Amino acid sequence: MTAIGDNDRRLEKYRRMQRIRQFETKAETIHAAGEIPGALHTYAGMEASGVGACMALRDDDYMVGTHRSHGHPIAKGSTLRPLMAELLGKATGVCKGKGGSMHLSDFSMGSLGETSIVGSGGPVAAGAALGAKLQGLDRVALCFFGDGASSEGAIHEGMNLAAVWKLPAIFVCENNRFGMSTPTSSAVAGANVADRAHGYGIPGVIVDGQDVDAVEDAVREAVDRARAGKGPTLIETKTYRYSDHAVNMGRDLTPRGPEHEEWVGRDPIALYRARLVSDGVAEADLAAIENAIADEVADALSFARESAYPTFEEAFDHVFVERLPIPADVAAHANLGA
Ligand SMILES: Cc1ncc(C[n+]2csc(CCOP(=O)(O)OP(=O)(O)O)c2C)c(N)n1
Repeated sequence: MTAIGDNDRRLEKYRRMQRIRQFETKAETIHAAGEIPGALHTYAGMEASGVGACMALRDDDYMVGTHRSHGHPIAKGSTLRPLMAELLGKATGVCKGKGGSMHLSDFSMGSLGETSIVGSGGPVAAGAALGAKLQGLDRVALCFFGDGASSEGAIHEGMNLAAVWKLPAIFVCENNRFGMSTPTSSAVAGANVADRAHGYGIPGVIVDGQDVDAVEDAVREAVDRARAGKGPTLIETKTYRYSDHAVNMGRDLTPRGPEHEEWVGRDPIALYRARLVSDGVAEADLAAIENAIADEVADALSFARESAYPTFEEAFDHVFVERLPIPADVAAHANLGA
């Protein structure tokens, strides 16, 4: 269990969940005003899943996210200025304004990339874990994916290879009950995504995705197992998304059942706040965190607004990979010429 009294760690979890919620609330407002181009997929309601999982990682561990793409890097520790600038398409953005909301990556925090191709993170995470293993690095790779993605072939390729090669990978399925407007129950066979782990001979763990401590504990166990060379784990966080699939689409297409109020009543941030207060954390300390994050978000937005757009000349920079020098012995072996 997470040690009670480990106050800094607990406040950091609260801080990161607040950072996601407040960053996205602001993003949603300016998106509605036309300041952010393209679609915006928010993570509200799911903060405990991302933050709990990433708090079990080191800064130099790898993380692969999804199209719901700001929650994950913020959970991993990314700073807000370059993220907000990216949403506005500015040259100071984390991908120099060419990724936008749905295609963020922040290598400084091990965030390898968010993508709109559902399920595509599975082989990327397996590849990062294989790279770490081959290079003798003590790193793990964590892959977030949704319940919709859980039936994509790429996710199963990733899990299968990771299991066969005992790679240091952790697969976290965030089951938020919907894939676009399709309820999980009508698209995913079986009672739980985690049950599919048995097919690969790896542990399958179900955790309350609204409880940041519980998620951290489950992922920490999987990380320890991965670092010990014992291979991957599949973890399913049972969670809920508040917004429609993407925000400001004109009408909410997500069919809400009677359980909606119950889920909203178990807001992960409010739950954690109450737990901290009942454990003796002063209200004033939590209010100070909330105010500091509001300042951070305002500062990020000013920075983004004041930043320049990439120039026309920069349009093709960083789009195609520069040719890498091939070591002579490798080239000779591959008969490529030096
Ligand atoms: C390979 C692929 N198939 C379909 C889509 C269209 N699509 C975008 S998001 C989405 C639903 C994803 O649901 P889930 O994986 O549960 O993630 P969530 O949006 O619930 O976080 C679909 C079908 C896509 N982008 N890529």
